Amino acid sequence: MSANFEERSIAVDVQKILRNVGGENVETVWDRLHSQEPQCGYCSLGLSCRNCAMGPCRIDPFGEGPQKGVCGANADVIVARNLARTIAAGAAAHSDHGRDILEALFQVGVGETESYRITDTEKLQRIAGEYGVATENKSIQEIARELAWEMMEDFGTRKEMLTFVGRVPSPRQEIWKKFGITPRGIDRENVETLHRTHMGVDNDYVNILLHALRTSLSDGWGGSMIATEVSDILFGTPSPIASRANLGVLKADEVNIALHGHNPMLSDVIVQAAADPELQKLAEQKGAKGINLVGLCCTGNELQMRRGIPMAGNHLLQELVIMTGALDAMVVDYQCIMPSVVEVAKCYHTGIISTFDKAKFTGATHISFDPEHGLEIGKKIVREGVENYANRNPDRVRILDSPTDMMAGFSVESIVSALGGSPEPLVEAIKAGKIRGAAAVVGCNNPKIKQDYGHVTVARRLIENDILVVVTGCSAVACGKAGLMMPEAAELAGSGLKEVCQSLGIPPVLHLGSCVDNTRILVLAAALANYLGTDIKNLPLAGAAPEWYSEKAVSIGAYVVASGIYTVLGVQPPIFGSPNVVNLLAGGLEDVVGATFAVEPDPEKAAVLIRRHLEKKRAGLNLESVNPANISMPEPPSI
Ligand code: SF4
Ligand code: MSK
Repeated sequence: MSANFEERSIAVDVQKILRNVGGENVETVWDRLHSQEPQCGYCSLGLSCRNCAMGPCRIDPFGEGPQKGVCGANADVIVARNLARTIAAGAAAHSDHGRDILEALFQVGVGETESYRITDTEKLQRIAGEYGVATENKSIQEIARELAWEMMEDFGTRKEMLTFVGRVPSPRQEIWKKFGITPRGIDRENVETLHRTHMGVDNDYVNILLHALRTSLSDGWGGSMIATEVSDILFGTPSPIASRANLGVLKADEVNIALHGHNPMLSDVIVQAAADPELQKLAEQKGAKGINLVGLCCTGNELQMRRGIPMAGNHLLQELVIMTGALDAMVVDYQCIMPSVVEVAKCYHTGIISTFDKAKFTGATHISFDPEHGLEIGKKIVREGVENYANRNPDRVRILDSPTDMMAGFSVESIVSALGGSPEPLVEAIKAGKIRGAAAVVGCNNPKIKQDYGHVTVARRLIENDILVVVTGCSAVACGKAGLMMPEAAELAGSGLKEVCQSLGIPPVLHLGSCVDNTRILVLAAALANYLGTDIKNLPLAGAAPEWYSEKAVSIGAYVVASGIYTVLGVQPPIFGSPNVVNLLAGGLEDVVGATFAVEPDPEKAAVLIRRHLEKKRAGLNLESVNPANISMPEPPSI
């Protein structure tokens, strides 16, 4: 891979640090991608199977070699099974995260922990109502206990549908019923996917993929939604908050501790622990001016949107933040944490501290977390970081940037409140054509794509064309660093969107949170559809995942499409070994769930696909619209 750092990322902090450490020979994700190339063609097409010991098998995409596995499975079945398992893994990751948070809510309810409390009592009561938990004459603690107990039922097998399906517009509920994809139990759908994709069970690719959609819905309207809502109940529902982003958030004269992963339970107590006067004093004794917490990936998003904690970076920054030489500890929970951070840390003084017993890292210090003793453990972890400050070599510290200002914390509640308490002003702006529609630009970084280029290009092109953009996960970090998440960025928007943003004092790109918070997008879409008395599929909405890499992103894409929202992927998923599967996902699904996937690696073109789609939806609602054919594709760059 090229050592031209401008080709790896558009982010200036990334380019600078890579250039600066060039002589230290520290291996990064880009180097390892290079060493893997060329990657396996069968796997890239989804045509390899190792589901049983008669295999592994592969199908020859050129039609000359084997067209069936040893069991007789053809390309359609193998590709569909692989995709279904990917979706199940992603859905399981999100949902297990949701369960962990839910268990903390239960512990608060039964008085087993004092590290957490109910922060948003209004939301607790509102959701208790949705779950049929009576709230009258009950203490907050009792309601928490009973709600947690009811929510745990959503993970099981006794329900005909998940409770949050009640939020889904009724036409969509009918579609799901008709095709048998209403999610019933979160664990149930995941287990059933593993069952169906065992050798000799579901041998019909359409049937497999329909159940894969159902599994993804158990994530979107189940596990992830529980994670988001219960996090709001425990830690507070986000509202707009000022923050900053990029590697410049590290401080040369303070203890720097990065919080990485996805689950806010541990990071929340670490924020409390870092404010402890004894630990602050210890930091001073070690020669530091204070304790500086910074975020990475989605744990970072959770902290940023509720507490304004600055964001060091997204997925591809996790190794580079160590290379600043200024990071005293990286505290990891789970998901998206590369095993390589332990190796990179060995080249510097950074301590890697793993915390969840289900996510250990060989070579890291493991401090086992449990919610019952949360704060106590948080203090122990912060102490490790503070003690390590003395091992920092000031000559190797490279803080090369100044942070970019950004605004985070746009929950559905805070958006509706910014609109004056009702979606009406947004709907009116869409009807008047000031806003052509809304798009969610979400997902990861992937070293196969120039870092942040996909996110920032799609977001910029959309806002320029009066499309409101909402972002989550690593996309939010990319857009924040690019300066798109300050109210002043309205100047970059088309005249209609600019007028709306300026009147509300909001940026044209809104930070909706972490990966599990993609459910906020579902809730917003459902609220708009319910307000208009229609289905989500009829609204001028779209999704994009320009740089996705993870199984969770595949589950997100699947539940967004199954909820009726067209979604453009920037990285090719491993399905192209089966034209039938491709045709179903990119075309046939329109007749099933009223939405499809598209794959477009060029973000300039992806933005055009989204604009065309939104205009088509506007026409369908009899709103003033542009003929999609008149929105031209950008010319390929001249060579
Ligand atoms: Fe091969 Fe079939 Fe076994 Fe897959 S399930 S490894 S295709 S024999
Ligand atoms: S952290 S899943 S790389 S968005 Fe949520 Fe980023 Fe993707 Fe992980």
